Amino acid sequence: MQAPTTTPNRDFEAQEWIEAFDGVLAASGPERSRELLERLVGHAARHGVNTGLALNTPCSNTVTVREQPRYPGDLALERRITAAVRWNALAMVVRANRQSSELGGHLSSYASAADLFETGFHHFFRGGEQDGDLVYFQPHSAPGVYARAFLEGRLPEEALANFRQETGGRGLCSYPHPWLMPRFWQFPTGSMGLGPLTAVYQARFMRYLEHRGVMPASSRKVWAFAGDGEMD
Ligand SMILES: Cc1ncc(C[n+]2csc(CCOP(=O)(O)OP(=O)(O)O)c2C)c(N)n1
Repeated sequence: MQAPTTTPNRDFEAQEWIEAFDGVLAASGPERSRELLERLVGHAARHGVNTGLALNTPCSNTVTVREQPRYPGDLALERRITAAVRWNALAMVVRANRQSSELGGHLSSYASAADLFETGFHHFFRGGEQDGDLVYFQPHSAPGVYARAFLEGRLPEEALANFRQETGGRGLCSYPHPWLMPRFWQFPTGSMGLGPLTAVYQARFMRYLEHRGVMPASSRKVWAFAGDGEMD
């Protein structure tokens, strides 16, 4: 094999690739040619070369294993906490539905998103009265946020016992809503698509205010958890 030269003949190299492509196109047609190009772009992405060509790709991690830093937390402990929160969320919903099966509660949404939420709570979200982060929670996953607040001692057991029965003043509303629970939720997200879009505009407006000196620049962040249905 020839050693790579320090000044490769780039035109020659490009010409070789183009000829190879032409060969496939002539022999196998456009469908196969497109498939090969897509595979090449995907292959490049998996090796850290982001071509920016594909807008829609299968889900693949474009951060190579070598580039990944060590996880800064205690995975075993976090797994136990997540399991407890997931269990309490489930227990709260099941309990409510024993009182009335009409209450519902979307068990699987938080169950499938628990690791994402918990990693956010442990390592990313920053609290603070004036410059805390802003979090838009996927609405059906609200039980998980309640269960976590219970574990932190921020919600009493009585509140969990009245999930979706808040009209008496001692319960928890179905979805994130600051009008119904002003001291708990930051944003209403129950209407699908409202969370993702408002999060984008929230972040944009914060930068707008910062750039005009209306608000001091800060490292505060906007986070949004969006369901696949919402993304559709
Ligand atoms: C604007 C609007 N249209 C319709 C609905 C009714 N609706 C509630 S949840 C839902 C599907 C949500 O899917 P996804 O975001 O994937 O969450 P999942 O329930 O799977 O956790 C729909 C259509 C809604 N909440 N808002």
